[in-house]
Amino acid sequence: MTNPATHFSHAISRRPGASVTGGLRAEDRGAPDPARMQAAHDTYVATLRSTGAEVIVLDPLEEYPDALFVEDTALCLPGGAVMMRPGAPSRMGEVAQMRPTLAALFEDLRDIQGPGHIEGGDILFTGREVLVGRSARTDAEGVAELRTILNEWGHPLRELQTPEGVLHFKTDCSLLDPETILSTRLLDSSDCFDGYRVLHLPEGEEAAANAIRFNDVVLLPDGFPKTAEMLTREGYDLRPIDNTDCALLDGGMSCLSLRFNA
Ligand code: CIR
Repeated sequence: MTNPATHFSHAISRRPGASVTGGLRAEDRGAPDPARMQAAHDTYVATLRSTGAEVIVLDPLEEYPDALFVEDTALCLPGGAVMMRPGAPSRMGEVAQMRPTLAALFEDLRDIQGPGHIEGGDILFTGREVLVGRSARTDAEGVAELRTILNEWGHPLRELQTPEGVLHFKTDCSLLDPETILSTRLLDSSDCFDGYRVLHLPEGEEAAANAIRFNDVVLLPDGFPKTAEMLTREGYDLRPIDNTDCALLDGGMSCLSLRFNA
């Protein structure tokens, strides 16, 4: 039996546009290079496809510099999909751009209507529950609205806190298998992963926390040798992906796709 939190038939991704240089960032460490970013994105999509999944690649949206971070626009689960309501005003319009693609794939498609806000980057589905971290982008009203929908679909939701100064809950953690979470010590110190096996990012490699388990492989940002060694030792089949340019916009492996079974 494959687990719907780690095994997927489909993914959706969106190519970066030239406007990606104007994407949101907490700290300006320079603009990403669109050509190099596109090359890394191509490798990312090819890696997802190499597992046998069908990957839908959408065209860039120049009016939305952050639109390649599709994960924040929707939550896809067994049972249905939910369109999010981003807390970043400049990203709100991305949701309507994603909606038709999901409407063609999901019979049950819901919308977070507000007034609250919630972004997909703050949500980790582990198979047994949905963990949601409140953050500067995700507030209590947004979480409450999602909870009402998930109750109907039979998915328990546990509300947590994304650490101060961390963009999204999943900036600091990833699901490696249904029992195992890769987490920064900072996030795990709140005991939010009780009941799971937790692997801590080696000191100095916290930026590798946003990885994804996708079918039988783990996509991990390149350039984190201690993390790669630890995960290889644990038996995971790693695919290192160049994350240099996404990292300049506080993005990682999970943000670049929506993953689901259809
Ligand atoms: C933003 O600040 O919204 C984008 N520059 C990065 C979004 C990353 N998304 C994610 O972690 N799910």
